[in-house]
Amino acid sequence: MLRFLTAGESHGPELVAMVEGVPAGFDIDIAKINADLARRQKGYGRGGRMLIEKDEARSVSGIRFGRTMGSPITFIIENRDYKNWQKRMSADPADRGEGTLVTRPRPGHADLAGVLKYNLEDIRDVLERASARETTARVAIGALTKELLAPFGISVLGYCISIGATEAKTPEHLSIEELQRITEESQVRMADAEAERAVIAQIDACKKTGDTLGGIVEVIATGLPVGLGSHVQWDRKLDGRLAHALLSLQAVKGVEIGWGFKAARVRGSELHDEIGYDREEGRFTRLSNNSGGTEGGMSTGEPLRLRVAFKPLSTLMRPLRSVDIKSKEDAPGAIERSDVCAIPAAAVIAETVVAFELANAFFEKFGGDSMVEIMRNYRGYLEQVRNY
Ligand code: EPS
Repeated sequence: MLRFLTAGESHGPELVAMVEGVPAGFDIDIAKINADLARRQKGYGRGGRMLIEKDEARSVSGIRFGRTMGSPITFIIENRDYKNWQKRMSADPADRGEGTLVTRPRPGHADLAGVLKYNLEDIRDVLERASARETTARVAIGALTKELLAPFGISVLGYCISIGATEAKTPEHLSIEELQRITEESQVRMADAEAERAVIAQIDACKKTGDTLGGIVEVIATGLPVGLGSHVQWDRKLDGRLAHALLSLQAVKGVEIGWGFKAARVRGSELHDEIGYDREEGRFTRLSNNSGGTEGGMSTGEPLRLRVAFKPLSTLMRPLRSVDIKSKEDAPGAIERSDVCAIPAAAVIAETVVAFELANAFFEKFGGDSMVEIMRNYRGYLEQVRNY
């Protein structure tokens, strides 16, 4: 079983990610992890922070000579902005009083529930950890798991299908590699140049009015074998685990797999993916993939296709009405530096989070302590399915 924890505040010295349960013998290229961290920093609509940071994972445990050892893997990512926050984020009680208290909760952020729950007087004690900066650590771990899935031919990709009111017309029947190439070149991680222009105009307009934009991200994964996850127990269902992981991301308000909410509005005969059998190949086939690649909490062997809805960021440069937590007087929500739109980054975050859940389900199924052992189990299973 893979498990991980992240730690670190947005303006603290470092972010930390520790993942346990990674088998031995996998080649890991840290440059690929750093490439995903760089992808997370990109996208039209980001604010000033991304100009300060250059997120790089430094491995301090679990990887030796570019290979996993089976021991916990730890990444440290430096917050370059910390140098501007040293006194305000100090662990030393002598520095108390440095900087002013944040006392005006932003509607939509963790601010108000956080100070009430933890009995804090400074909203900064909440927002520093609630910040989506935390996803840097999750992307480092997820990018690592993409490298664990690669030897088995599994690829995962996230991209944007709508931002604000603009929907992209993503060309159908593109391979995951083609989609990757096209969306990587887009400033908004979309495979539709016309929609991209409209989104950029919308972001510019929101910037002028002090507003923010949400959007929907699609994640696809190819190369999955049938049978990851299980129908036998609620907490082993692959779709449930994916939804849990994705809904735990900052600003996520919805997840749908395959047709998702649309499936509730059509008849069963229109929805379900009919089954065929290819005698030459000796395998079962599907005539469609409306399920999005899961049935009964298990992967079907078809591409996984899911969508994640992110609400607009809650820090508004023209803030909404709020109340000062000290004076209890009406006051606009606090203004913190933020982004107008972070959906292109959210696509990378969702991609890597899905990769983690798939790797976890994969190792659960083909469990073993080394790459060689897992590969043997995996090949044996493919053989068994082929000869079914
Ligand atoms: C983010 C870093 C943050 C924000 C953003 C995401 O940095 P800063 O607060 O210094 O500008 O840009 O976080 C939020 C939108 C939020 O509400 O906390 C990042 O690294 O992704």
